Amino acid sequence: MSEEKSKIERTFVAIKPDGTKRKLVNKVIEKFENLNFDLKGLKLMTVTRELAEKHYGEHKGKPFFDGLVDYIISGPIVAMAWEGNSIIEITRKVVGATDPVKAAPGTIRGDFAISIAENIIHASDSPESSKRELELFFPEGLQG
Ligand code: 3AN
Repeated sequence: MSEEKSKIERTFVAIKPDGTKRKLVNKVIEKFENLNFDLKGLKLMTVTRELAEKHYGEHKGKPFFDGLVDYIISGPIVAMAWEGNSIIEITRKVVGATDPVKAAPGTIRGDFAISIAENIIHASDSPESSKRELELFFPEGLQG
């Protein structure tokens, strides 16, 4: 019989400029609250070019890098820190595949995104990136 282990983690989630522009902030937050995750940080902010280039550092050199940076700084984002059991993996499922064609119905991207470049939401993909991204976007620290 397998025993469920508790794995409390934190993850970084950002509602990107297309998400705020399309008034989808409530829909995203609702998903996380429905899962009973705990909100540890939240702010509306405009990302600087310097921060965007650091955040997307792993994509530097790729053909879509410049467009990606230009896009994330093009309007306000909602930066959030959430905490919960296995939250990193669960969040990636809730967010859905990068390509909206492949994102399953019921996921945030499956329900709302229509382009790879503008796909509503970012979520950390590993404990390492979560730590790095939370430090980048919340240098002041988090609640609790
Ligand atoms: P995810 O956001 O699903 O973790 P990543 O980390 O592979 O996806 O890519 C980061 C972001 O870069 C994506 N959210 C998307 O906005 C953009 N992106 C990824 N692949 C492409 C692509 N082929 N063309 C344009 N933009 C892309």
